[in-house]
Amino acid sequence: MATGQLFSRTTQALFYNYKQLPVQRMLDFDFLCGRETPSVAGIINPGSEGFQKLFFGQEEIAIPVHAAIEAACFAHPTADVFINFASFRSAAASSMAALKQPTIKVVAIIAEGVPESDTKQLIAYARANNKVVIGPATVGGIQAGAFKIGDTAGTIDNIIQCKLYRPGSVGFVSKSGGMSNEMYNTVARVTDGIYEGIAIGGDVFPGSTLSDHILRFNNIPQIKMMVVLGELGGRDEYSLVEALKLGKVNKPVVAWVSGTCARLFKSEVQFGHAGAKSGGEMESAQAKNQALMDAGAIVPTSFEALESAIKETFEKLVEEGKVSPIKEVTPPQIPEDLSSAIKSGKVRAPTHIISTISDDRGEEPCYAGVPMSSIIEQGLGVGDVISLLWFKRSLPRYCTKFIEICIMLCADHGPCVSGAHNTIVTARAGKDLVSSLVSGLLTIGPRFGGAIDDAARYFKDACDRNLTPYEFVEGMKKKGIRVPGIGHRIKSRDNRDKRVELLQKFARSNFPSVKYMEYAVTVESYTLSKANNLVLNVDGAIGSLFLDLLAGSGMFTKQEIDEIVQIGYLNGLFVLARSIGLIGHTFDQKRLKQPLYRHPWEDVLYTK
Ligand code: Q5B
Repeated sequence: MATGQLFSRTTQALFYNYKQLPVQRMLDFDFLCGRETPSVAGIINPGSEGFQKLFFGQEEIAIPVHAAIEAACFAHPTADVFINFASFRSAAASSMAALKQPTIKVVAIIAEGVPESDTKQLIAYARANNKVVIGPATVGGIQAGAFKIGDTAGTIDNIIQCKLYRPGSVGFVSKSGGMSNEMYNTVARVTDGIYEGIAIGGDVFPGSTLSDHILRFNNIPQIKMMVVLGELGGRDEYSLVEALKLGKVNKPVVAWVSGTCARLFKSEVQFGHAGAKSGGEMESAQAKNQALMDAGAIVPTSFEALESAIKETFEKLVEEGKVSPIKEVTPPQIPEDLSSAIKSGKVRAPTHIISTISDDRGEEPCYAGVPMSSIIEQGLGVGDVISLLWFKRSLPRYCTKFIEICIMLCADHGPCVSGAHNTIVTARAGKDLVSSLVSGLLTIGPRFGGAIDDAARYFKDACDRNLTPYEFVEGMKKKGIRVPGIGHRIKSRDNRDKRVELLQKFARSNFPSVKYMEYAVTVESYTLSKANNLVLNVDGAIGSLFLDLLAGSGMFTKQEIDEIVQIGYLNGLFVLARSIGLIGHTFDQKRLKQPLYRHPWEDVLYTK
């Protein structure tokens, strides 16, 4: 492997298996370092394509999402790092696919538990093709001030504390990703900081080894000293020993192999990583530390002494004039996410929506403050749910029963009415349920089903002003307005609408007062004297009776009643009810496999 730099300030990566946090952390790091281009060129999310919105500093950017590795590499030929966040099950296959792409030079595999045989194949392929694998079981790596893999170095606060936003003079390589965070801190405290840090991962067979990186660091002129943090288990450190002995490393190496405590245990001990287990004597931390020391590395007596060993080595380099002073820079402030700033009470932000009828944020949804479970436990019905969501209060049982009766009686009125006809024609045109339903619903209006609100408005006004039916109806006629709630295409004096009778019967026996309905009946008597079909229709019956419900239930103030009538709640009853029938007509036509409807020529008067 050897050669030198893996990354630079223009390095771009492809991120496999989208995870929002590590990608955003990479972009935040870019911003901190003053990079001009984001370090993530594209995201590969198997099976999905499009764009992912993320922040680059204060700006939102759209990063392309690709469904396949090949497509992503083709679209971003300059992206040469592949950051693989696939699970251990698929990490090997996707890593091999990435290694086979000519544009990819470095593959970082984050997953733990990749089968060793698969890793060996990846290593063999990478070595044969002059590519670099970092991991598996790694957090990744970082080139200070230039490029960072995924979650390496943790939070932005930690990155700032460790001065990783600008390059120092120390090359660091470790097996453990967790310990590398700690060491970035230590190195920042006692030297001018990290130039590059790599966590090779804790598996028995890492894609690249400690010595691979040390030899590479040796070729990077900006790196003046190296720090190595090994681990008991395995023999990786011995390849570094070998390199040191052969004089292949001419920069100071401070090294420590952790796990010296393993000897305190009587039996074999497995530490956190798959590779970190006490095996034979050669694999012990003590033996490796000794070998490294014998080969010329600076090895402290304990982990605690590692910091001062690094400090002394660095100070010596300074004294020898081998390290030029670093130009300190102040990193820009990363804008805080609104959600976290709100959470910590740092900012307040205006909301864009007000809602007062329901809340789904708690353990269970609430309708007007009443939890769903309480609605079910009390055996409440659709009428109660409508009272909560439309009127924001629990109404007495006779009121909710009346609402339910309205819904049941208006659910359907055969296939010939305007709404059902439209729904049937739409369903027969091959349209879906929602299209067929709304096609029918859109016919509801002043002539068909949607006269309830106007009926309530006009009956209330006329009744409250004590107009006689004559004054009211003739006054409307003068204005050229048909009385809403009066008249029907098929119902008449001799063919009464049963629905109207049923509603009146229920109200007479349950409502404390039916003043408005009685007024509507006197209006009907007058209109019937003009024409047989000018009956009080279902819209007029519901409109007038709802006025009685509002006024007689004692649950609404006068202002509330005026507001309900003025806004117009009551057509909602017909819309809701008739949806049931229109859905039924849609299913009926589909079940009957009815063909496209075409109106017959004979039924059209063609005229000039
Ligand atoms: N004339 C409903 O009219 C209909 C008059 C009137 C004064 C009136 C008509 C009307 C008001 C709106 C209304 C709800 C269009 C109806 C419903 C649901 C449904 C439907 C279903 C279901 C019917 C003949 C003469 C003319 C008119 C006069 C008519 N209505 N005068 N006030 N309200 N009502 N809609 O039969 O002198 O000859 O010019 O607009 O309440 O939609 O089942 O089908 O469940 O699905 O077509 O029940 O009444 O009468 O237009 O031929 O008029 O009567 O001015 O007088 P028609 P037209 P003139 S329930």
